[in-house]
Amino acid sequence: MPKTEFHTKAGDDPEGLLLRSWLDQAALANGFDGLRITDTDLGQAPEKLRTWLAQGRHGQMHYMERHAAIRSDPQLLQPGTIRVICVYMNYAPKLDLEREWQRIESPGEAVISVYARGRDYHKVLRQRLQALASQIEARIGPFGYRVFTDSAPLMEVELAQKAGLGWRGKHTLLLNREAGSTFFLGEILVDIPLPVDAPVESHCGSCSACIDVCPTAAITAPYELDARRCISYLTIENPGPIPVEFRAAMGNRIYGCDDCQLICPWNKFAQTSALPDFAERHGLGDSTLLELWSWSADEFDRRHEGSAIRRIGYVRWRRNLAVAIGNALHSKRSSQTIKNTLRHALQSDWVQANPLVREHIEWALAPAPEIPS
Ligand code: B12
Ligand code: SF4
Ligand code: SF4
Repeated sequence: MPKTEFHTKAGDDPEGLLLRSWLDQAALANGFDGLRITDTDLGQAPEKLRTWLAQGRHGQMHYMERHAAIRSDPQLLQPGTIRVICVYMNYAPKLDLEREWQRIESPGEAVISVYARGRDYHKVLRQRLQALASQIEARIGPFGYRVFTDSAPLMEVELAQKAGLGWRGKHTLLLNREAGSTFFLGEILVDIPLPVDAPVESHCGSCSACIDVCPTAAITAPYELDARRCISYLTIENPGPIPVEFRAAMGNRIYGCDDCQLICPWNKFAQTSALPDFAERHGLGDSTLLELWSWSADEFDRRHEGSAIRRIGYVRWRRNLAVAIGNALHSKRSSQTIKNTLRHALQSDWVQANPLVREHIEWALAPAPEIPS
């Protein structure tokens, strides 16, 4: 959105507009790509969150359940809060949409979600949000605030949507005309009566590309997502076995999934991140399954130092790779080397001691399941 357009209710309050204009500049100077402000009223959203939880759509993400009440009201998270400063930050190191699709369709390649190829975004955003908050304090004096991103019990997309950072797509993510959806969200909860911004219009129209492309039909209706079916959940959050019904659909996606974003027409406008933090590490946008499979546990820790991927641990990492390698074998476009590598791995002490990984390797080595005609 144009950075000069305010949409505020500041009216003719020159003090408010001056501060607001300074805030926009300060956000940019700290590496954010847009800033908007809203109040703490989440309207109908908490009710929908409760229904979503009651349907069990959060799967094993028990923290979603535990913090449901706090998530529904930012004032419970940080007493005294009356405004939420919402920011977004582009994360794509580079986004060649054609190349991304080509890799998804090449069974031997390992596909890692674009957002996870650089430094852990939690650290990047937190530090920069804190710096922004300190600068505000230096300008206006002491005030009550707390910074958040992602893991905090806040309805971030809902708040950002209300603040006007973009509209909610049918895939449930936030997107805007200037940057598509390849950005993270962050917030500063504050106790100062800043002028609030207005939401922007939705531009999804009759499009349903994200719903149609989803490999596991996780977007069960516009704006509704069943996390238990989402490859992002299955490969990252899910601690147990990947349900057999979703393994073939996972293809070669071994960490997260971007399909519903890659297909979105608005991501033709996705912006490249200017921050070195999000530069691709260790060729993660370009690796084969066998290269990653060859990593030892120590190598996994070393190479993913400071990356969000390290959080899933070596066992889930190998579980995901085993499924992707199985899919490569089933596609019959893979070499005998892949089969031999898996057979060899099955004999190892490490695999024998990790029944979760063993079961996924056995699945991978089994003949391809019949596809009903
Ligand atoms: C849990 C979670 C997940 C879960 C569930 C995702 C989901 N859509 O709910 C999983 C693990 C699947 C996931 C995946 C991803 N995530 Co995530 N995730 C979160 C988290 C922590 C909470 C989201 C949440 O509250 N979900 C619960 C549901 C109920 O909330 P909701 O979608 O807001 O629900 C609203 C609508 O869907 C609708 N709705 C719900 N039910 C119903 C029913 C009816 C009838 C109707 C009409 C409407 C409706 O109304 C609800 C309230 O307004 C947020 C960070 C945060 N603290 O907010 C990041 C966040 C949403 N994730 C993020 C990202 C980047 C991703 C991935 C792209 C990562 C990847 N590449 O793999 C994928 C995208 C998958 C997708 N299409 O959503 C970013 C999104 C940034 C953006 N541009 O919007 C966030 C904001 C993190 C951040 N700080 O940047 N994520
Ligand atoms: S793919 Fe279409 S429906 Fe989905 S978010 Fe993008 S514009 Fe909206
Ligand atoms: S991230 Fe992948 S699996 Fe999840 S909703 Fe989007 S397309 Fe479907």
